[in-house]
Amino acid sequence: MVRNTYTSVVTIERYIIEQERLHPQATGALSGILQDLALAAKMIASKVRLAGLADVLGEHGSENVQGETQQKLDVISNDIIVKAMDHGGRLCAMASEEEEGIIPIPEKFKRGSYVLLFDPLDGSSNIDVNVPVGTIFSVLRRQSKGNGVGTLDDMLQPGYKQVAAGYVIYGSSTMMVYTTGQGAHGFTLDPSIGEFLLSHPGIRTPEASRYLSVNEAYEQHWEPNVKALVRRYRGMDGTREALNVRYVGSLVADFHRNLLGGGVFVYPANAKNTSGKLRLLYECNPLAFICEQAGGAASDGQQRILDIQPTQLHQRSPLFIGSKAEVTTATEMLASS
Ligand code: P6P
Repeated sequence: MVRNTYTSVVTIERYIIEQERLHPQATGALSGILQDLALAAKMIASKVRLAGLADVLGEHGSENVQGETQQKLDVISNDIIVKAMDHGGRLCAMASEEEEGIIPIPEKFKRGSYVLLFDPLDGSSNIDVNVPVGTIFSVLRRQSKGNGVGTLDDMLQPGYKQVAAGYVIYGSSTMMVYTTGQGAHGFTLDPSIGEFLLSHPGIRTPEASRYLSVNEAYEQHWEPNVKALVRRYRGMDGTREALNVRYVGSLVADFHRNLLGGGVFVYPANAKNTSGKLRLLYECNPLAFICEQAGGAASDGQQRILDIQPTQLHQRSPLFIGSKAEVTTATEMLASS
């Protein structure tokens, strides 16, 4: 008998609702945010898939707040997310890597009690060479009173206050991985039906590490204890086996491979990036939440990423994230700094 393969699969919409039902007091707002993000992810995926054909390649010419020349898909992805999220009545404000200030919810739309922070297309400089890129998002509950536009303080909350976080990787397949604090779950897009289907329930990152992701071009700019840490990871100080170095230069791709295969991603501070390069609020925090939910850990070298009290919207942080044992090695070796 030929089974209909679609009778036994779980769509992301169904899974989100089933998770919501675990919380009787849930209003459904968070579920709505996640479902709208899944739609935005499908729209971005369709653009990324056609990047080479739709003359979307190349630089948009404008610069973003980071002073980085924007690839056209950065701008398009940013707009897709803003337009998909601004009218659902669940958010009171958004913030994006691509925009300097808070993105208010227009007066004509109802405002809700959450804020969304995101990097719409991280690693976009890799698009022209067909390397996987990603979207990263973080959801917080508003702290400000009333139902006006969300404030900067609503955004500047430590990562342990996230109510949801996730990422989308536009790779050999498009996957969305998210957590609401009940584990980390992965969904793979079936383009033939345009649905994210549950493919990785309850992700657990392997205790035994296989991979080390680090850009060793910065070695000359690292502190001595960072150099010693990377030498240890590479089995060069006689204390352990060497990890396989895998570095794509696209955060979501490197993080996702290590999450599933076991490993550690490190982007230390260096003389050129004295606070590291990666953004705390919409890169480090969401990936740290996911990683911890999968049994891993994330640190800035001195403290747990999720405990950092932010002071600026686009602030950067050093990042050591992945299998718990490897992150512990990092914090132990860097504590001496
Ligand atoms: P580097 C891409 O520009 C990005 O923000 C991340 O996706 C990636 O992990 C990192 O920068 C790579 O930085 O300095 O190694 O090129």
